[in-house]
Amino acid sequence: DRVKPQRALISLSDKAGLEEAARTLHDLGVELVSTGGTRAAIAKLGLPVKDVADLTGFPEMMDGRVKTLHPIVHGGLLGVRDAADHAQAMTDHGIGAIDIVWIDLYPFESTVAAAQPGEKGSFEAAVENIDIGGPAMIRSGSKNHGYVAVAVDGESIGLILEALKAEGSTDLALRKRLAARAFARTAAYDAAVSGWFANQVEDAAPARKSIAGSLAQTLRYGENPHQTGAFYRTGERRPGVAYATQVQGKELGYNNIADADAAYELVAEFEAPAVVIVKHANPCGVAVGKDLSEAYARALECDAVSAFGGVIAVNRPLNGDDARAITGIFTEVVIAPGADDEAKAVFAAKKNLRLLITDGLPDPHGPGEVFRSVAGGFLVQSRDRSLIKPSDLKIVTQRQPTPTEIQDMLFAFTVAKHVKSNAIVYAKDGQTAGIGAGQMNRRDSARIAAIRAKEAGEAKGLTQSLAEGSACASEAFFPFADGLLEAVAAGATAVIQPGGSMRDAEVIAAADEKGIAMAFTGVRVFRH
Ligand code: 93A
Repeated sequence: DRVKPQRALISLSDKAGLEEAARTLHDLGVELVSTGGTRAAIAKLGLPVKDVADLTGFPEMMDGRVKTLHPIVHGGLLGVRDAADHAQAMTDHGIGAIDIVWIDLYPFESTVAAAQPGEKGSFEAAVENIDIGGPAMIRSGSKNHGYVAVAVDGESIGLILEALKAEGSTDLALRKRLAARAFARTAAYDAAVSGWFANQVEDAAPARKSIAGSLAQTLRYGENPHQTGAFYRTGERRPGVAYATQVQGKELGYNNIADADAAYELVAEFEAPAVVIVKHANPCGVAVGKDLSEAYARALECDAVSAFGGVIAVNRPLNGDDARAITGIFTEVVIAPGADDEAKAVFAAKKNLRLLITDGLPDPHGPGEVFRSVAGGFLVQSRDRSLIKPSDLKIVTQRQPTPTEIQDMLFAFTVAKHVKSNAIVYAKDGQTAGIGAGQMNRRDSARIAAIRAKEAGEAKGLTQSLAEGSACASEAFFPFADGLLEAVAAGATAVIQPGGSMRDAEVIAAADEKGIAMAFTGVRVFRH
């Protein structure tokens, strides 16, 4: 099963490592064949090299779109040398066997990663960087691994050269390993193309038949130390944790990434300077303020206990004052669209704090998908891009909400959209007063949020709960009046919820009896 190679086809976008490999192959008596740019680079080394065009009798054409897509090339890669009819076809048509193929594909992934969202010409540049001939050769050679050794990266060509230097030939086991790696490369490449392309059209999720990502980072462990973990990027570059730059701090962990994502997606919903503190994937404090320092202080007030060791997201570049405020307690991760030098210097004193800087903010209403694994598969859905405006609200109670209550309602409902169901959020003056997350029954969520708000009031030295005079948001309808009554007891004077329960009339009657103003959104924002 050993193959002593006679001829190698090399076609590289990134020419790194070319000199050493080309010299070694030449010294071992292997004939070199290449495409335009690679051929020129090899010729420059003073090594003999054939142009693919000389082999095929066709020039490279159509801006290089057609260079190697020819039976002379693919016959040389696919022909089964030991099959008499294949060998005959090769002789009849003047097809010479190609025993090694080394390809570095057009840089599609880095092209789309470098493009700014909506940048002029970026779509065309991405399309032009979809390599067709390269993957075709990789697949042809890999299918015919019985005879062909395929390299798709420096490590693969290194293994081939090692084998040739040691034995003068490659064995089947190596060629199989190389083929597996090569098919993984074309699969990841195609996944990057399909992921990106799906995001160029509306309703992306149904357009995708298969989803995969490219490995961004192997993590030290998963959700727990006894689990493994890795971080993948899918599709197009978008501002967020997957394309953030880590400025400082310990290596990011699985939970850090999940929490930073949850925090950043929420904070991007607000226009005013805003801070979100997340703990275990749920916000424990959210506030807007005249600046980030004020917003942070107000977010912290909601639940300073849970905020310890949390993840903080902001929707403005940080300055020195903001950084000093934030570093007052231990924080795992800070994610921001920027930080000035003074802020960076303040954070630098906290060695363990991971600072992530992104290129802009997530677009809360932009397209995209979210995934979730189930045993043996995964679920895909489009992002929750819902946006509730004052004009969307249907006031169902006798009492009309005041303009301030409407603002508080919308703020609370926006936060509730990012809290695990069942979610109840009390908010007042652009500050969460209490958050109840992840309970199996809505009334418990309302109670927990009320306890948080009461303790937050005490911590602030108030005689009353922070939820006094607040708006209460429920991310799904109240099935019974009991949850609403719980909210009223906590101090809420206004309620926002989707509506649509069989018992809406009962819930509205209870609100009217208590003098509460209630609005229906008509939109449910579950988060599981
Ligand atoms: O445009 S292509 O899809 N058409 C082809 O026939 C083809 N053959 C090789 N791109 C093609 N390639 C790619 O050209 C290789 O995958 C490699 O990335 C690149 C090397 O071109 P050059 O040697 O001219 O720099």
